[in-house]
Amino acid sequence: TEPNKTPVTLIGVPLEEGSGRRGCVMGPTALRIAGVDRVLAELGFRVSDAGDLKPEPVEGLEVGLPPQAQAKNLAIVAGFTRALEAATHAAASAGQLPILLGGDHALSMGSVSGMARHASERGRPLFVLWLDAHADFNSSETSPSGNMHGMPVAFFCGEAALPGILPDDRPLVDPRRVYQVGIRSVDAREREEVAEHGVNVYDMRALDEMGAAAIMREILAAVEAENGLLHVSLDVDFLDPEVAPGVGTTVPGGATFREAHLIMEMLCDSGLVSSLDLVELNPFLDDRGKSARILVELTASLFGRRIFDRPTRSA
Ligand code: EXY
Ligand code: MN
Ligand code: MN
Ligand code: MN
Repeated sequence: TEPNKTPVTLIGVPLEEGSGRRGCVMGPTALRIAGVDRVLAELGFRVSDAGDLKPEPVEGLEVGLPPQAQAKNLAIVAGFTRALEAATHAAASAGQLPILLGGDHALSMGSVSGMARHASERGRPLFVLWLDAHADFNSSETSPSGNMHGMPVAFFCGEAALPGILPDDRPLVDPRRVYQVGIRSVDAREREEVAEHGVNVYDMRALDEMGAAAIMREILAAVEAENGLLHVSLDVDFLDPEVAPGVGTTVPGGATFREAHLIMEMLCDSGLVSSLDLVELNPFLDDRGKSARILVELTASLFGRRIFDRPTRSA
């Protein structure tokens, strides 16, 4: 292992109750079988595996929800969110880089909130790169499904109408520091919320027109300009379903294998990434481990695997 590299902590999150179907609970195991710890160790990182997170017991939150609001499996998601917020914050505070092995995308309510607390203690702003087919900006009042994996961005920005899960005075993420790439499925009221709150959206058309490199240069420049920390949240459905079929919410026309790798390679070169979610992998729907393997390959690119070293170019 190389002493100048931030040690990595893997945290398994066997959560599927945010997703409205079974299967994501097997995600952490599939990522471990695909070798996520091994590729990081081969790249010179000290890797520790904290095992699978146990949710805290929670009851009685439903009573605080606004009338007509719905949030399915609220108590289970809340228990994971509290445990995740604490575990992610603790790992980052101890000088480690947390990687959350999901688990459905509701887990980002906890991981991003933990990183937001860590960043605020350091006096630095937290930026979020959201790689997803979906904006995940529904609230308990706007959600058409009630599935909480469609709400995490609204939650960590303080807009999900889910009181009592975490303290009201917790550090939030400014939606203008959230950058979404790959978006191609947004609900009607969610669309209004995303626009109203100033979330930065690079939808699939932007990815087609600008290319991944131009998009990443803009995002990384914004993070650098404010000396921010950058949390990366990678949803399997960011990728085209032909590249990664192992997810419950496939949407045609997603990112290609090379677009995804280029994003990871540029993130690596930036040195700005503080934390990572790997989410929505559903091994029950996968094709012989294909999607688990590609998540591990993308993780390797994010942590320094490269085809050749680049010459240092001046801008
Ligand atoms: N927008 C839809 C909903 O809220 O039900 C679908 C959300 C899918 C969320 C996946 C994880 O990105
Ligand atoms: Mn998502
Ligand atoms: Mn998604
Ligand atoms: Mn609003």
